[in-house]
Amino acid sequence: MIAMVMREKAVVVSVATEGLPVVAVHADLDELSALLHTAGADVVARLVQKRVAPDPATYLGRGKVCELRDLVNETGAGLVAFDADLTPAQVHHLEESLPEGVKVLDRAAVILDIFALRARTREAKLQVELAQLEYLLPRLTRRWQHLSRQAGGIGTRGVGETQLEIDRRVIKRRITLLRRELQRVAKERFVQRRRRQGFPSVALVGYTNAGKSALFQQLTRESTVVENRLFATLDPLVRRAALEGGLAVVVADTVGFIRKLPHQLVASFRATLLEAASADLLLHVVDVSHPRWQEHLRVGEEVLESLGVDPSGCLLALNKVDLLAEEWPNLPYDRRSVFVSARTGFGLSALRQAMADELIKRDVVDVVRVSLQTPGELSQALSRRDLVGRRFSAEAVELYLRRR
Ligand SMILES: Nc1nc2c(ncn2[C@@H]2O[C@H](COP(=O)(O)OP(=O)(O)OP(=O)(O)O)[C@@H](O)[C@H]2O)c(=O)[nH]1
Ligand SMILES: [Mg+2]
Repeated sequence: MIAMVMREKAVVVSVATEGLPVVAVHADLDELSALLHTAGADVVARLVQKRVAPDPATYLGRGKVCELRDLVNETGAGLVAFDADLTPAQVHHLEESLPEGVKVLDRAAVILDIFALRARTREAKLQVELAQLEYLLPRLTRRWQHLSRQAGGIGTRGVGETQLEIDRRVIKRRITLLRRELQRVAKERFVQRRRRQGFPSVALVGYTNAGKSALFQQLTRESTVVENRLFATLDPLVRRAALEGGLAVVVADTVGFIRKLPHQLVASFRATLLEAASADLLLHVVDVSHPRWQEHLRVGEEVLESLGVDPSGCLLALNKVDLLAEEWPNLPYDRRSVFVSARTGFGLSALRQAMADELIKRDVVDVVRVSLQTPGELSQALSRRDLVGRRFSAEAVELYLRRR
């Protein structure tokens, strides 16, 4: 596992190109700073350049690179993080222009670093390692020696051109191995899932820090890690929950989304995300107290679309309403939604009701009424194997039956 950001002083950098307002750039840098903070770094300064387009060689203009070098010297930063995807050549040129030993990371590298810190299960660790190696391969130069050594378990010999070739080969072999191993793990998971089959499934998806794990905990009343950190959850968790009317479901908590998620990560977490996306119902959790919640909503929908899911079928949980002033926002477009607070419990029973309604509306479960006056019929119904819930009233019982 590679963790490069821990305990470093960092400078964050971005370019405000034409048509991109400086406020938006600063909001992006706020998010990047939060990411770095999550990874254990201390953001000590930020630098924004207004420019028609980024410089192809150094991303920033010449003069600005000098300014950056001075800023790094002044603050004693060991790390410069760019809110962009840098080409391997840009990273190289920038590192050459900065004081010896100062690392240059792009947004993808920062996110990869957090994932490396957060991965807990074997599968998540394999997925993160795969994403890291895919990211590393085109960037393998002398400069990244420290990385390749950790990543590939390569010896400490000096890195000459031939050593680089050897490193590349070792990494490619490892990538093949990881892919194969991940396929095997996915197959195992498929078997486990078949055992759980029978219960309707709900998956919580959404932007990182939206409150998915907090809501999951409320819905399943179990303790999972809830942290005010980005990407607290990497491994999908699945637990039983009861909805309104006693309908039993399985709920899955998942890894969060983020704007510009590195494509290497999307690729290696694809199996996990696809499994979540194949749930009977997706609950898209959005932090409506966040100033950029509409953008988070859109990013979530884009990720779902890239997984082949129609986002209009999601039920929206507009979370953290306890943090809102009296004005509650309107949705930018028509979606079935419920305002909730995972913290105070507000709206949870409405949410459980909406989830049950959706599962019935989508023919995932059928509702059958059996009169209490017909005990024979009732006991037969109650022993059905596809029974996933029941609600008694004075004269009848409503049975929820899982459709096959
Ligand atoms: N005020 C308030 N805070 C909330 C609410 N729901 C969650 N939080 C807080 O928001 C932070 C993030 O919550 P998580 O549940 O870890 O978010 P997540 O969506 O699982 O995040 P990732 O796993 O990183 O994708 C935590 O500090 C929670 O305590 C809420 O309804 N109100
Ligand atoms: Mg979580």
